[in-house]
Amino acid sequence: MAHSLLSGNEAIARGAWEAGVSVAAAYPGTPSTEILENLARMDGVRAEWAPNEKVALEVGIGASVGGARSLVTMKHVGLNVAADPLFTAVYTGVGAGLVLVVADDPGMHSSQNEQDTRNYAAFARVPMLEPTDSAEALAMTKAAFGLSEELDLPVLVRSTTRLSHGKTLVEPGERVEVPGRPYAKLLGKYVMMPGMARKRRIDLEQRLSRARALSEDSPFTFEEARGSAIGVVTSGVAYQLVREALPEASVLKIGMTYPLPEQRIRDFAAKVERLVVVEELDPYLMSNLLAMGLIVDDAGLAHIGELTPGVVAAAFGAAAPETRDPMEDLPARPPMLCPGCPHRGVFAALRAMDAVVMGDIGCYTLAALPPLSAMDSCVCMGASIGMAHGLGLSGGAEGRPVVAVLGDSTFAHSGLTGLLDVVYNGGVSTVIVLDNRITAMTGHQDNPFTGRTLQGGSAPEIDIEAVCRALGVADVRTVDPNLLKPTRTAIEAALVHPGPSVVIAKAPCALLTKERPDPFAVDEEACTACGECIRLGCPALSRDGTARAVIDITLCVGCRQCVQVCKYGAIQRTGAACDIGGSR
Ligand SMILES: Cc1ncc(C[n+]2csc(CCOP(=O)(O)OP(=O)(O)O)c2C)c(N)n1
Repeated sequence: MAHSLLSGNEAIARGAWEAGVSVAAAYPGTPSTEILENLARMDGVRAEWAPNEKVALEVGIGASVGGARSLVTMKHVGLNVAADPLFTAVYTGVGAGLVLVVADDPGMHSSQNEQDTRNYAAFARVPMLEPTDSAEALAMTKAAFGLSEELDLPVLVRSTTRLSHGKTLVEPGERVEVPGRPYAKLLGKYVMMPGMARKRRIDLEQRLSRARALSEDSPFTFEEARGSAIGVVTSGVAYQLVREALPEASVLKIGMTYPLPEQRIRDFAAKVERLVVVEELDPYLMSNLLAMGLIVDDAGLAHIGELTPGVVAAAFGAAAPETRDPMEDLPARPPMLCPGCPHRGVFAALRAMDAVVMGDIGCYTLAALPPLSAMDSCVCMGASIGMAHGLGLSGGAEGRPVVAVLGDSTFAHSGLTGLLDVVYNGGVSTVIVLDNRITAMTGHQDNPFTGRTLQGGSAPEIDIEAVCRALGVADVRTVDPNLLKPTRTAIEAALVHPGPSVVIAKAPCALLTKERPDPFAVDEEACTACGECIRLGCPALSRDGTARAVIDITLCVGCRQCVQVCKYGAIQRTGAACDIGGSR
């Protein structure tokens, strides 16, 4: 088949498809999201968004037990959520091949923390493959299903942002149709109560020793001999950096990084005078090599953030390869809520009320920044509700209103249990669900509240109000956050309710709206340059040379929030539809 230029994520999807995967589940998260979006368009696969990563993995485990090759994908923090089933799925083993793809984000391009999933592989004892480019991403994902079946273990494929989003040449192959395996009721294998689990724990060691042997023979591990002066042990994207920065060095590129091919490492070490490790994030390879008793020279590479060819070259005193800073000459673009974002109305109200806002993860996290400055925390998905409850218990807010704010997708992911906690423990928290009808931050994925599935089917549009009432919240109200006064009134009423309360701020994401109403303009005469509209932080609004407000009609979507904050009636519709050459 002809070569194609594919991103790592596209290649992973293709590899899974070629391996005959028939069930796939995921929760979106950058940089992993496009894997399932691509796979969902391929024939013969049932691909689903789960409400969170734990459920996604459980769907994958179930499908594997039922005899279907299954793929589960997530970003690194998703594995914290899915860790519970993973740690026991290695005991049970699989029915048909089960592959888990986890994409790390060194440098935190779009994440709240940095984690090295290689530690999880060793911690949970899951065999792990680390591709270095899209061709390996395809080949390793494809091979991982067979490996999983041979070892009776789930197999983890670890990606990172550069691999997932970078594009390299790939030669796609054909799909193998793998017949489903019949389901077998096997208590000793699938019911992990202590008596059975103890036996499977021992069996796991036997499966892992087989994995060790396979790691020694892995075709994805290779050695490049270029003299004995320096030998670099590396894996994943770091291999590409080594090739660029240290073209003279001998290299051992490890493809299967758990379990490690210890003999191959020892053989390589014996051939070089100076043994070094180049790896991104934690000293995973380094500590393993040291534990093997090898003498490894520490090049002093930082264990924080992304490596670049320049950083690698500098650590070894080599000349930096010629690169161009992609940010050079680009105007700064501070992160901001989009023009017309319905979240803005809620945060304008919360700022005016001087509320303590326990925040969450989504587009709305941007409201923490000036000029809205209306969010006090962002820890992990769903944390807002428990944190608001805890803050309330602490009494630390000293009479200020305390609210939890989270999006619809985040509410489905892990907000429900937090709300249940508040109700159960007699808490009084006010929770604001920003229901913009989509999972916006990761690129508009559907979720249980949107009424659509990943593969374009319709789904029951689960009613958030009804869910909250069913969880025991008596005070639930829905408001359009583009209407500023009613929004503030609703939040104030919820705050004085003696029990837990929920405000659902419901209006579609501005990027979902296809119509483009006439934009608004500022009447120069009426504008007093008070700056009230500017404080909404809308990118369509700025000040002119006289500090009066101006509206960029190519950005304005006519949400009318600025009209409502202007005390002087200076913002009006232009009456002239703006032609920007197409719909938004
Ligand atoms: C455990 C975990 N999984 C996935 C992500 C990636 N992620 C960040 S925000 C978000 C969802 C945001 O959707 P929503 O809550 O509806 O808010 P919106 O962006 O639409 O405002 C996701 C999936 C993450 N940060 N953590």
